[in-house]
Amino acid sequence: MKKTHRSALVLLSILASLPAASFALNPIIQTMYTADPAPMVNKGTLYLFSSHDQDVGEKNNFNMKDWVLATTTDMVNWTQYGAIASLRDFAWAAKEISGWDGFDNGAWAPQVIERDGKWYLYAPVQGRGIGVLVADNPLGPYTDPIKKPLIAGHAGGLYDSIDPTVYIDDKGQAYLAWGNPNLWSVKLNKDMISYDTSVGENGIIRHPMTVKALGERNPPDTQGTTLPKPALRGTSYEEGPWLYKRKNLNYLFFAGGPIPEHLGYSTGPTPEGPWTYGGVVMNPQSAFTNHPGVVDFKGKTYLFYHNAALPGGDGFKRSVAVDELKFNPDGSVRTVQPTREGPAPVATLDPYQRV
Ligand code: FUB
Repeated sequence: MKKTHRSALVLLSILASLPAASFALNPIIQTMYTADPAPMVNKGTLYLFSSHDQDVGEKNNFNMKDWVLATTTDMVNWTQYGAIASLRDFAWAAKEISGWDGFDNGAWAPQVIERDGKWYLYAPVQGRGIGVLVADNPLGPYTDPIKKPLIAGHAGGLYDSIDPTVYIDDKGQAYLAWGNPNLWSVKLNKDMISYDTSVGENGIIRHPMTVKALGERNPPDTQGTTLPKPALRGTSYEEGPWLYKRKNLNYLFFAGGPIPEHLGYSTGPTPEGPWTYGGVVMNPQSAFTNHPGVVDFKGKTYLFYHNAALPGGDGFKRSVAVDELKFNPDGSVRTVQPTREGPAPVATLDPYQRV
């Protein structure tokens, strides 16, 4: 036998003796820190929008300037596009507010949705409210159609206008929900850049913050964590709402407290509730925050979340991961155990397509 053939055989037998494939898909993006996953599906592609933790030395602070995008068609191979929008796309974000740096910080959790060929990106602008950007395709460019906050910042509530989630129901009614420590929502108009002001208080509904709706906080809040005006939270709801529907049941996934955050969920007959608390979806992970993003793709349902799994990671240098989400026959959600492997492929890779 020729020497090269013998070496190839030795290599093959070594490979065959290794344990079955142990590829680590999670965290999904391994070349930058990402957080606050906002997955959406459009024409056979899963678009993963997320926020982006800057890899800077400063400790104990969020450093977030822009929002990034990655896509997949098989849940295994991902294409990264980097930043697709930033705080600089909101001209009104420039003014310094409560010690935050305007353009340079505060690009927290976004969500993107497509309607009639336009892509709408909803994002918080720290302390100043929730803005909306629009683009003709997911990569942008995104521009600000209203040149002011869509949802004004709440007086004294630095975190109350954060974490927008957007959802369009079967009848075409769109909803935007958000908030920490309260849960708020509006009915968006068809243009997606204004809302129905005839309901609630000038259009804004505050969801009842009851234990029945949002679960018991354990242990109870004694300090209050909302700055600058401390407010006690009476339920497990903290932030990061995510609206989703399955088999006629509406779900509200959310980040629950106290810190370190877990993920929980409630269900209701409409995207505005009334909500009934369902339980814990994921126990606390390695970052002090977490943020759910739930989506159906090619016959399966996935829970996107974040942790501190990348080297150098911590609560301010987070990474988005994904695992399959499973339901019981009665619609209740099974607790997800995070994996390093991530989900199995749902399609085959086209070797002629660049990823
Ligand atoms: O990423 C900044 C903040 O941390 C988000 O707005 C919250 O949901 C939490 O993940």
